Amino acid sequence: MKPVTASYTLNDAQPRTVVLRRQSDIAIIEIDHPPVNAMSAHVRRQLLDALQEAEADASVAGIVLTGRGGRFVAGADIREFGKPPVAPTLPDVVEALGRCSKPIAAGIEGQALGGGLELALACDWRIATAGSVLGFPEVKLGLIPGAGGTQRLPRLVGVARSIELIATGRIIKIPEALEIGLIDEVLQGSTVDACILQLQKRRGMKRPVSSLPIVSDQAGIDEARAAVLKNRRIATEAARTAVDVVASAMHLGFDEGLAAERSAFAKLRGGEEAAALRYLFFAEREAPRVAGLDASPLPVGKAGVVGAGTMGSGIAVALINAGFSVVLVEQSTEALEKGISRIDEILSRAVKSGRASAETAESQRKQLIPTTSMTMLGDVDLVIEAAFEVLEVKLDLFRRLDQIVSPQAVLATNTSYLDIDAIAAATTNPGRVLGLHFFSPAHVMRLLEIARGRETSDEALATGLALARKLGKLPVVAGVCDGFIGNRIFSAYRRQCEIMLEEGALPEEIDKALETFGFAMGPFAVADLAGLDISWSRRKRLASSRDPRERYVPIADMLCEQGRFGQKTSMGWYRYSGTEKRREPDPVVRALIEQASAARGIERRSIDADEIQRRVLAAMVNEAVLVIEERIAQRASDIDVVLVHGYGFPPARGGPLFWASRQNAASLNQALDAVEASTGFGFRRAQTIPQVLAEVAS
Ligand code: 3H9
Repeated sequence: MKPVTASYTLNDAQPRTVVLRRQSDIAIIEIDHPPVNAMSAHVRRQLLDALQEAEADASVAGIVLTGRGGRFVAGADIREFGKPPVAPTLPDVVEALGRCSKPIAAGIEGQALGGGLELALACDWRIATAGSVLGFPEVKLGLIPGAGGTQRLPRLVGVARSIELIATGRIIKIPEALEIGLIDEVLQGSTVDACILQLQKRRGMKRPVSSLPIVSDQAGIDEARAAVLKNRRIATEAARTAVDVVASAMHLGFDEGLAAERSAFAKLRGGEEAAALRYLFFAEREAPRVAGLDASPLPVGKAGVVGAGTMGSGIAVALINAGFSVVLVEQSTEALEKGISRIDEILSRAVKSGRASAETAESQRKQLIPTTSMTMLGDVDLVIEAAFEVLEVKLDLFRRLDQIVSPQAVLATNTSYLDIDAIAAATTNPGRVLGLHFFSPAHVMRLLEIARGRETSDEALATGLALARKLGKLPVVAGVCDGFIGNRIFSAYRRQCEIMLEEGALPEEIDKALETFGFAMGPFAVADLAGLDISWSRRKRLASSRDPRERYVPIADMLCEQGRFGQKTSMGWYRYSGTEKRREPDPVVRALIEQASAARGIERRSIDADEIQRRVLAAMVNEAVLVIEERIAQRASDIDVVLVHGYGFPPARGGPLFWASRQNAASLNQALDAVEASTGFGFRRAQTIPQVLAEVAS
């Protein structure tokens, strides 16, 4: 097919982001707005102009809409959501496509997301390359589709399926998109040529989605609705709105449905949830950036993992999933075998759930080189140590690694608390040492805290960041302190919770208050899940260095002394019964808590959910600002990213600092006074809270 037979002149002083060209009697509109072809105001204007020009041209028989740079359109421009809308709006453009008298084929390559998929749905044909992905991720931004998606999708794929897709924001791949009828054809070769072929084949034929009948399946709809509503983490305000608006498509006409969508979209767009999620969207993309970092990462092809326990095995899986060869080292054959079976178990679960094919799992398994010999680490490019969380063990290991591993390789420790500088000092080249703090399960959790020691070289840090990218992780760089960013703030949070236990609250009251706030799990339920014994041994190790003037709450120790280590012993802060291991408040725990209060001479009082939430959050905010003041975190938004992605902080609240930036300063101060008074000796109050919160709010 011959290219360009006619060209157009579009009048616009803005940079050209939409290109209109001709190929025989077909007009081709290409969106060219790197990096993701987001539909910013000038793109919308130019797209509308191009469409009008092509429609007005009598020699044009059909139109192809496509994107350049390997992407279709990633959606509306999220940066515009905090500002007043600018015409033409995305709904204006989508409706113009839908009303166009000429047939339009969407040539989808890469992502067709949100408003991008809405553009495609307003076309008559959708043809996509095999690697494309489609979806409505709006709920992840506290929104619903706002340019017809809630009304067109159900007409194409059914109401129940639309509820599931829109309310969860799930992105789908081509086989599923084809199966449910979201796309008409998977193309081989050029997107534009395939679209032209389709338009020529169907000469003049229009097929607007808006005029398709809605197939109603009440039982399916009820089931889809129930599935969304029963999951507290999924059933955000946006998701609940999505369910209602999509379901309304069944009994409203298309135009009425659009009006309902528009008004629901506008309400969500102005709300707190959307503001928080938008903030997080940009915070996550900012997090990997390190000011002044000017070094290229070292190439990593083969990695080593020392320690095949839960963390080591998870890290090894994350690495083989990303295509690395991994030397996995354990001290004994028995421990190594346990690690291998853990890895096999993870890989076979991935196959069973359809996340990986049997062939992929098998070839990944071949990338694993298990051994009990440290000398096998001689030629790896990077080692991640995931041995016991005891400084002496790590010092000894790093001394040996320093001798065995090639001098160019990076040495990382997965410690969550220990001093990276001390560990680095055990080597002859501390510049190549850094912390890579994975979260459990390491092959699932996206967050990766990268701890930069005093001597860590830019090259080692750049290598850690590049590795994170390859693993699909979300890296946040932290300085060295006890617990880095996340565990340090989480300790302050837990400490305030334990203090409130002594004052009069019960574990179930604190957990409930925080789960109502939106935490995935309250702190005591989390502790039971993780196991109380690990932190107990840490506390015992640190006991001699503790200042006796500090307020120390001994209740967790009292539980451990009774063998209550959490879910694994069927009792901890709660007792667990039945096959489902449902948590239940335990009178034995209550008696221990009351005993602890009495020993400190405290007259217990009831503490309501509001006070619990405010004090816990104030404690987190204070510690977070200390972390910034000490330059442990580069920026406030990094802290919010860590707490949301690693500690169950509700994304819809944006993180502790974003939350605090929306609170009344006097009430935050009052809560901080309560935290300070209750903590007593050793409490440090951050000095720059107003400034940090003002920066977050800006
Ligand atoms: C919507 O469409 C609402 C409509 O229904 C109705 C409207 C009325 N806007 O993620 P990356 C930037 S809501 C503005 O690192 P990747 C991003 O900030 C929208 N900017 O790349 C970054 O900038 P920087 C529904 C955007 O390859 C750069 O692009 N759509 C947008 O790893 C690269 O991003 C979505 O929710 C945007 N829409 O991933 C999709 N998207 O370099 C949101 C990205 O300055 N986007 N940027 O930091 C994504 O999920 C991913 O960006 C994507 C690419 C998968 C597309």
